[in-house]
Amino acid sequence: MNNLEYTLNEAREDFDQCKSLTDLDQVKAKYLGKSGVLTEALKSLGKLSQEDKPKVGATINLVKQGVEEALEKRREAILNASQAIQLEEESLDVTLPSRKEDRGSLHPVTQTLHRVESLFYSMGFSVANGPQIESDFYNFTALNIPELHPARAMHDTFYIDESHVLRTHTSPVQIRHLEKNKPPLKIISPGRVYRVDSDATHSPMFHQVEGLWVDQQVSFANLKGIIENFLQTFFDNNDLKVRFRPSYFPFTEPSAEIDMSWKGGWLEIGGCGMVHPEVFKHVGIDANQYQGFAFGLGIERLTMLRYGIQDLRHFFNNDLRFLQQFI
Ligand code: 2NM
Repeated sequence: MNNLEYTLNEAREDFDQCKSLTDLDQVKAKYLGKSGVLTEALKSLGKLSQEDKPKVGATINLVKQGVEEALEKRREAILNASQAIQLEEESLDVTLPSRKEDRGSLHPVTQTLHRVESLFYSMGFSVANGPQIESDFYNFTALNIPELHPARAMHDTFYIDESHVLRTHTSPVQIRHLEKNKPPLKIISPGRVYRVDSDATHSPMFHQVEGLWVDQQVSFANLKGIIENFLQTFFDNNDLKVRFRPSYFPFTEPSAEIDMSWKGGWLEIGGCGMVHPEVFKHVGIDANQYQGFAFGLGIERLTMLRYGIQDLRHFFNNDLRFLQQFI
């Protein structure tokens, strides 16, 4: 009987020593396990007299209950302590400044395309798109570019097969639009174009925007007004001057190069002209009833001038140090 009371105190002390649930399980086995102190005590009840049995049995049960309570109490304490430690370890300071986020941004060429589209849209033009692989007809023939014209030669044009090319300009988009729609027409066709050319100032793939306005009373004066307005707005400079220098394109007559004032001199920025009657003939438009002007501008060129970029190759290297300047 005395031993049993000691047992309860001893168990309490043992439990209090436990630092983990594993420790606790070991001590639990010592008292309540298969051959634990209390289990053995219960087993030996049989050896006692009929008189002693109930008293000792009741005491063993009381001690067992006490041991179980002590065990549960300690288990709870251990769990609470480990939870407190976990909370401490996982605590975070929500007032700390956050890490800088690397956000994506639009490529400068894309930004220029958007700006160009938006400016022409405000002047009443809509945007037309078309395929980058073109047939010989749309890329050359319909544009009055003769069979032996140098632009058709292998060194200028990427050929897919005998009759298909990577478009060398976006004019074929306009031919397709002229075929499918009746004037008045007022469109721009921005996009990728391809030419066999690669050095510091030429890339085999680059971007162009071409414009086209066809109606019954469209003149070269309208062309000059649209181009001047566009360039002044694009470069945020109302003092910018524009000059039209006579030139030659198979698809326009008359034709002109577009120069703009730049750092005290003149800089060629594009080409333009009145749509050639032969082009109208190919798309079934009566050249006696309709006239139109067309122009072409280089997107990379516009971007380099606007941002002061010296080397065309920056656009295609995908160097983040370059690209991140245009966020
Ligand atoms: C240029 C220069 C001059 C042009 C002509 C046409 C079409 F399809 F209407 F005939 N589209 N674009 C054109 C005219 C393009 O780029 C330098």
